Amino acid sequence: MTTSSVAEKWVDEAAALTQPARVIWCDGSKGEYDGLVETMLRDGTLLPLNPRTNPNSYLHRSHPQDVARTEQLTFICTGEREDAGPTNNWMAPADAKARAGEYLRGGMWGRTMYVIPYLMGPAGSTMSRVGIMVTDSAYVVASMHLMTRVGPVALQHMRSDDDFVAGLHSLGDLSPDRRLILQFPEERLIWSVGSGYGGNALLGKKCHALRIASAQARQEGWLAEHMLIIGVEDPDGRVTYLAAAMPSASGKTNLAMAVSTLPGWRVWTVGDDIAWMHVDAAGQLRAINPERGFFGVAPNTSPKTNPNGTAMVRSDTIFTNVALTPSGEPWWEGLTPQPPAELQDWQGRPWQPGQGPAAHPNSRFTVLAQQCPSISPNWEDPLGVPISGLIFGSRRSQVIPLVFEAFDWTHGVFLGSAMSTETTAAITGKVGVVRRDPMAMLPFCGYNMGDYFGHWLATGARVARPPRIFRVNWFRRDADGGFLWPGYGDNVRVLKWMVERIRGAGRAEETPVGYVPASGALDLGGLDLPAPRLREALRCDAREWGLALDDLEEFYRQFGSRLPPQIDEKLAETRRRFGI
Ligand code: OXD
Ligand code: MN
Repeated sequence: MTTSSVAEKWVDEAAALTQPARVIWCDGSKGEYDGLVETMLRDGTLLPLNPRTNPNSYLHRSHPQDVARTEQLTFICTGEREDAGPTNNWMAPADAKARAGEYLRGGMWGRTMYVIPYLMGPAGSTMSRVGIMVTDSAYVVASMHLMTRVGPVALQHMRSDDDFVAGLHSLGDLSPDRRLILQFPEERLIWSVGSGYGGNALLGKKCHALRIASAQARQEGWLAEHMLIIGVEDPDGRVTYLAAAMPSASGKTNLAMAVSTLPGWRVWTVGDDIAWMHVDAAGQLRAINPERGFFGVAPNTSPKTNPNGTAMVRSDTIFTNVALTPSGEPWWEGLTPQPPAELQDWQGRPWQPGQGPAAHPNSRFTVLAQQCPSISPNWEDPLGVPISGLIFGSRRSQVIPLVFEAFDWTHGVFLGSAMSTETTAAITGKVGVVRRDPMAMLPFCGYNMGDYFGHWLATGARVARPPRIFRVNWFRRDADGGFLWPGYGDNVRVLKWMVERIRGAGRAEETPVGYVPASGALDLGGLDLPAPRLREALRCDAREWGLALDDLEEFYRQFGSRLPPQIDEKLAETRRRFGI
């Protein structure tokens, strides 16, 4: 494997700091993966699952205090605090390195340091980017094999000797008191210590493909977004590609793999979490999925909610923090209506119903994308797929209608910037609290969010035919707390309306916040949804929106002059339309 002198020098420096017993450069081969699995089975990092029901699949139990992304320990380290902006934790680069350096110094003593060259994006794509990470966790290496393209293919895509994002990861002692997830966008550098959990430790994902890449994308004129990518095929075989931003654990993977309840319609999966989007020479927005696999939330994944997701994890999957049946099968809440008898919970303790969840609410599966039955034939197209529509979705019990369409690109950027959501188990902290989450990027934007909104506006100006922008909320509830909309495969009904809108058909009614489907415009064939329930799901209430806009205005205020004036104008315009 040829490596650049810059990469070798950086790896030497990482080794000098962390003092590993040995350094191994990973080649991404099957033999390497199998060897890692063998080592982990021997030392108990992985437990084998039933080879008959779940071939080549394993269970990993993470440290009980290391089960979700820890946003409070995640920092953007820029020279100027203002460049990280008010929504990010900030540390000066030198201070960050001094603090984390204490935990890292000699931290790999006696351990193996694996060097992982990885490619984010399909081979042969000019949109793909390279990372080189070091880690002392075999679980991280095996997971990176599934989530990225590891080995010589990565190094072949470097455009110059220093064209890579460097990532230093060490488990440290797994204590949250000595855990830091540090991004240095100005150096294209990541330091992560004290966690072996997914988003904190698989550096290609959130740290690189979103936090560092978003800052790089701004400089280079593209977008790195927390978005799934799908192709929606109509009964005539025409495919329309959409990308959708949704907060963690809010149905993104389910939507990416949805099985349509509408005859003749189908959804093709291109990606379930991250989209890198470029404007091509013809002014068309095109997207690639930088990842190679899925790191999905297990609970509530079932043959009903996500048949493709359930099928794809039947073999060759690493599960983390799920429960275990006596016959060695993985189990999580929602997989079957009743839990099997004699389960072990996610920490390996005997479990009885009524003791709280058996699987951790943020338990996960890690699996290659190619195992998904709905994977798009174009998912690795080096040119990406052409994007005709963008969706911003969040989890809100109240206020936000099921679906509405922005008046134009600027209004759509405003709607994305105005997003808030109820928190989930994907992050440490309280579940179900409403918080601002613009474009589902709150924890992932590597620079000042005000500048980020500006970058979105500028990108729109470069697109010849800007994609339509939609806002969705599958989670609105009635007065008794029940969901107004059935969701899952029935969400394709909403996607169908979007496709029709994109094609210039699809009837809509104007409201102060955008266009909602006109009466009869949503295809409800075969669905027993009383008209008053649909009206309630689409309702747009001036009093509720007034309060929401007050809150939004306060959120915007903290950006000062970094907030583009067009965003403020759209807020004022919304008030005028409501007459409030
Ligand atoms: C994820 C997340 O793991 O958003 O995708 O937390
Ligand atoms: Mn995510």
